[in-house]
Amino acid sequence: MSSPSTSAAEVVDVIGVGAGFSGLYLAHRLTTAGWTFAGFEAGPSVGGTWFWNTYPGARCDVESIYYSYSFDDALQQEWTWSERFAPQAEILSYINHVADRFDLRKYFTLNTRVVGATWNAADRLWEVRLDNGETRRSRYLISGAGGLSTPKDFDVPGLANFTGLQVSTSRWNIALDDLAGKRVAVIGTGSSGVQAIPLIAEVADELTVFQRTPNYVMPARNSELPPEQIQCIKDDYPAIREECRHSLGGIPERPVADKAFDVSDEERQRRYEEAYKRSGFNGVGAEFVDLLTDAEANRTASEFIHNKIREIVKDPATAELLVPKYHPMGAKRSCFGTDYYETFNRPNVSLVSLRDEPIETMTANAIVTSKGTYGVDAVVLAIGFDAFTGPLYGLNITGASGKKLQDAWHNGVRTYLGLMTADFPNFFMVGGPQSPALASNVVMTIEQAVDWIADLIEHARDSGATLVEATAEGQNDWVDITEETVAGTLYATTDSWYRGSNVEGKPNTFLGYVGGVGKYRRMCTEIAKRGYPGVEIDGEAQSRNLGPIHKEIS
Ligand code: NA7
Repeated sequence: MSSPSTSAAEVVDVIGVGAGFSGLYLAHRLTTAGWTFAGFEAGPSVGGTWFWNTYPGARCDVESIYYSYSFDDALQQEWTWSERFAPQAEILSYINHVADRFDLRKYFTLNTRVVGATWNAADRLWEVRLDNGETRRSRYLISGAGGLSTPKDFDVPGLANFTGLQVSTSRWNIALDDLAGKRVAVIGTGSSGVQAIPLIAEVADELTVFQRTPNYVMPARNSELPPEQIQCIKDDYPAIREECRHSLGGIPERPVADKAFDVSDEERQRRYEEAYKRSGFNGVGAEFVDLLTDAEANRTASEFIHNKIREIVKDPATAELLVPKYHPMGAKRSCFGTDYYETFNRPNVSLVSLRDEPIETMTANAIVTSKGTYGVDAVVLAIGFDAFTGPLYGLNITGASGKKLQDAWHNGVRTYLGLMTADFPNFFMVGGPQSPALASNVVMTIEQAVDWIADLIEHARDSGATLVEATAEGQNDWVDITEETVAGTLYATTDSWYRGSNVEGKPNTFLGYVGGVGKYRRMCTEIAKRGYPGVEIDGEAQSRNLGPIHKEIS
């Protein structure tokens, strides 16, 4: 029986957390393979991140034709994206369409949050506690709780004093028009702030942007997708998807082999101009192979964008504040905006640099910095997420030795392939930390993770095994591999949510694997082929040898 409304006494094969891209594909893939599945979703609908992030301008920064499921050709043939970068509402309709098309809603209980899970070693089961007070039991527990789904604490000094309208981009619950005629403050200039700011500026009486770290904002160059282009893509979809699966970031790559200083200054400038017109993740940041590994090479691309900002923003002092001078381009996630810098030319928009004047407190109707008091009627928080670990720690999982996940990872995240973690048997993470999820087309990464997990538990089932766990050695290997991989890049030099540095007290571990989704996939496939080194199945482990496998795989 596969309905989630099964009784507490019944043991379901798999409990899945979340009904976003991960949870839905888990439900589809596992039930197709004959597993019983019960999914729990805290929200009132499917959609996950795309259900909650409804702020004005919210859209994906990966192109819609790639940011979608590839597991079913009929699905990709029948769905038609309207824009190059899909807006939130269209992605949410797509997710709803998938839920209906594959009849997946029946596997999920909505409005129900998983608040705890404890490993029962005697019965080899997870006992999963729900916020309605009930407990459910399952052989396997798989998190599809997302990477950017737990908003960061609202750590703005004095926020509790503010009595005006307060809203966060990650839990947007007002109409844009509610900001009309108001003095609005936006705090935060990551992707969410960058997308929302131009639209808020259009309705607000005054908009003051409180910026801590200026970011690189490329013009998104969003547009409607012409029918001929859609047809071309649909005709070629299987090949395009295959290319994505073996790419660096889960989108087709431009074949670039040369380094920034292999070409003359003029040629480099010309290439950056072309790339700037193209935009997207194959834009300026991907124009030369060494832009994320060589600081001097990166400087050429960074300065190109700096100069664009100075050209666009008319007030030189504002332009200088917007110039991202604290980190190399791409070392923290670049943003794609529409009229972002142009917005600062509007007479009703001003910029406050929190590096020069930090917020000291807030009053009932003002933000007080070290240099002045800014009267505001509404505050929009666009301050980001407790990425990757936040959603997992919220599950309050207790492993075999009685330790909670947050204690096991007290000094930093430790996973095997970003999919499993030692001492937490039969527990898996889809799109977890130390997987390629952080810096890739996450839908592609999710599909690969779900398929690999499904194959592993089917392999265990075929041999009559009921216990699957990452070994400490396999996990140590994977942590070393992720750290060595990132150490050769500029990601290692920059504070960002990629490293957990946006959350006070969070240990500094890089939360992704940046060796490429293609290499990662080939490595995972090879691991499966070799009988799962790094995994103990019913107490039996293959010798590990992950390091050599990683080196062997190109
Ligand atoms: P981000 O990218 O984490 O951006 C958050 C922004 O908020 C960033 O500019 C932060 O500055 C700023 N911030 C965070 N906390 C504060 C406080 N306390 N005071 C002032 N400013 C603050 O989150 P987003 O939601 O925009 O985007 C997340 C991802 O979603 C994005 O990367 C895409 O993958 C989609 P900081 O840079 O930390 O100095």
